[in-house]
Amino acid sequence: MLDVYNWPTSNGRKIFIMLEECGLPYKVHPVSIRKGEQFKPEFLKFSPNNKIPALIDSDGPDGKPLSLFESGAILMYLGQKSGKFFPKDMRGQYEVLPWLFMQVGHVGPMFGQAHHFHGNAPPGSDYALQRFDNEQKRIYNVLDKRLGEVDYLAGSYSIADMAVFPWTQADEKSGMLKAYPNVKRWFDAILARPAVQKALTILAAERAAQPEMTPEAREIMFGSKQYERR
Ligand SMILES: N[C@@H](CCC(=O)N[C@@H](CS)C(=O)NCC(=O)O)C(=O)O
Repeated sequence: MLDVYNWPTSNGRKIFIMLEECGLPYKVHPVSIRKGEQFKPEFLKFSPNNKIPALIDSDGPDGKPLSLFESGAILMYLGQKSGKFFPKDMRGQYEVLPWLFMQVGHVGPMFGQAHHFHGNAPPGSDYALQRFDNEQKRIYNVLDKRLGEVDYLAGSYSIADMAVFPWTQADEKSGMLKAYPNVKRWFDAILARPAVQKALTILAAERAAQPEMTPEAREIMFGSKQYERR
């Protein structure tokens, strides 16, 4: 059984998408990051960086339990375990991995900071705002060029697309993707997939039931609670 410790954020939704796409059975354990559940000692045992997503497979590769954190590693694992959306041959794998790593190393951190500075930073953060807006535009230009040449980031639909897609959802909503027609075409194709539609409903009601950003949640996410030594 796959036990998934998760919350429906951009990094969390990737894993729900892959689980729905590859059809492996799984059980969801909600970890509400605005309530601070990512700091519980029992969660930190298998997710030491206090972030979702995390996964425990009771039936690991050697038949023993295996726990994982970091969404890129989890996507690769699920791809290898299911034999889907991550090629079995080495050349195919190395077509997927650069785009997956670009998501983990650039799309997530840069888009995340752009969204943070737009939504949560105090006034006077102009340099940071400009820096992350520019990085986000640069990355969208790279993605748009690539998706003008191929249907999906690694040629065919793979874990690399599943990793990037959730990070573009807020920008699609705000209309930003209009400036990147190839990204928009790719976005619409992924959104139309039944597994993606299903994945986007998981824990969505639980998240919607929580207030957007209370002072307590801000303290947990960006204040002293986040920076305690554990
Ligand atoms: N590099 C990590 C990033 C995970 C991450 O940043 N998760 C966020 C939600 S999107 C989180 O758990 N935040 C809780 C916190 O910062 O305390 C991955 O790809 O899994």
